[in-house]
Amino acid sequence: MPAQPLNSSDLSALATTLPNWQLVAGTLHRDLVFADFVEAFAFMTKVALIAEAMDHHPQWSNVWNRVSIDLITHDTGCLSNLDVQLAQRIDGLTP
Ligand code: H2B
Repeated sequence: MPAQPLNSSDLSALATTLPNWQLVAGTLHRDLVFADFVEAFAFMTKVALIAEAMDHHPQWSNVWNRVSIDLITHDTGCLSNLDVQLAQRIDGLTP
């Protein structure tokens, strides 16, 4: 199913539905800190498998124990339902 762009009402709801994420420069942003590099990379591996299964991939960076994630739908240049789904699944990996 093609990505469905979020409307202004959807965007307003994000603060409630995805409290771990912030709207930053048109992306859904989350910073995570882990015990060490192995924990951070293990998390990234789990996210990579989810992203590949969804065919929807994060923009992200990793510095030792830190992972910074920005979700956006490149095909549409805006946030979509796929970004929300991926954020929810990422949240499902973290305590
Ligand atoms: N990931 C993200 N974040 N946005 C996209 O628009 C996107 C993607 N498009 N992963 C997918 C791949 C597309 O390029 C392939 C051809 O399905």
